[in-house]
Amino acid sequence: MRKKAILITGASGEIGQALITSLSQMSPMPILTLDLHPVPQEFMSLCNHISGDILDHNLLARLVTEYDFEMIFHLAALLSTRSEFSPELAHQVNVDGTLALLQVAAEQSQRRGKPVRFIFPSSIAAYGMPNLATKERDRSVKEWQWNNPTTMYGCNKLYCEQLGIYYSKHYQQLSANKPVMLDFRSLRFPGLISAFTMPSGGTTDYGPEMLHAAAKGERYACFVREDSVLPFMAMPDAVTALLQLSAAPVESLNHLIYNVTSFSISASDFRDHVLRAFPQAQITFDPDWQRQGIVDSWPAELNDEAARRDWGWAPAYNLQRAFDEYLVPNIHRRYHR
Ligand code: NAD
Ligand code: AKB
Repeated sequence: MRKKAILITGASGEIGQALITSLSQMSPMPILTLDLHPVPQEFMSLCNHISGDILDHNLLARLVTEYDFEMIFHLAALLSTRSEFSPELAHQVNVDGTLALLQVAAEQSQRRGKPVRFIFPSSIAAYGMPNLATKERDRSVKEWQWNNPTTMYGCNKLYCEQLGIYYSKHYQQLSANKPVMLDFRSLRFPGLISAFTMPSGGTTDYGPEMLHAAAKGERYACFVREDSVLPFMAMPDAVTALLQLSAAPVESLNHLIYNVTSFSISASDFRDHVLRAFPQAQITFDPDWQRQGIVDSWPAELNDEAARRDWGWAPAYNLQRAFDEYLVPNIHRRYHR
């Protein structure tokens, strides 16, 4: 008899750690986590962790024989900057890895006669604004606009969204018996900022890096221009979005891909907010033109009307609340215990 479980891949990363905590509080179903790295000690009692690679087909085959997955949060990925340094490896992890997990979910949906819910975090990287004038003019992009990514990571995300739609709507479309298909849902996240973990390998990392460096009393040279604008979100809202989308009744969903966002801010405004909380912070701007190019290609804002309308999405943390009530107090406590 297979054990029922919720699977989280990439669980040792930033979103994974935040998700394990919330999910374990609200769902009685056992949580199985899979990551190349172990989850930190404090999460060990909340999940059953397997250290392993999503590209290991033998491992996935073993999991399928042992577990009946009700839901899969597929978070494992290489982020944008890291992916530009190793594009072929990024393709393997981000695309081949996702395909392998979609196959697991498709197979399990058929065997149990009930769709496995598959939640996939996509990204603003799926967009590609051709120049700064267009980024300024088409400030708040809708899901179907400017789907011209310029990074391997963005290409991977956009394609995996399409793969998810294929597996949930058209898989085995020529077979005589229509199979029970998986239930794929995806969110396009902006840059996420956690008070408890540090990002690595992303291009929105300058925001959280600036804030954490200030709290630690370290100098920080920001790798983008002061006028660079991107959308951001506090980590608790990202987890709320994942959980709300995963719980939304299927009839309410008019799309499978949804933008979600909270606040858009320039790098200089970000610095000003950090300085208000940590007046001694030493923040300078030393743009890396290659990473700047990626930031310039991402939209200034996301239009998240569809998520608001279809499943009641609304962030709890706007810019002010994110800094005053979540980021600053928790980061302060973290470094000044
Ligand atoms: P992260 O880098 O902190 O975590 C990713 C995790 O995936 C890491 O723990 C890593 O060890 C694991 N991983 C990588 N390759 C693996 C493999 N082959 N097998 C098993 N595990 C592997 O990233 P995150 O911020 O937690 O992001 C999680 C997901 O959300 C990713 O898909 C990312 O693209 C997406 N996302 C994140 C942001 C953000 O700002 N953090 C924004 C948009 C989308
Ligand atoms: C990155 O910068 O790669 C991520 C993302 C926006 O997907 N933070």
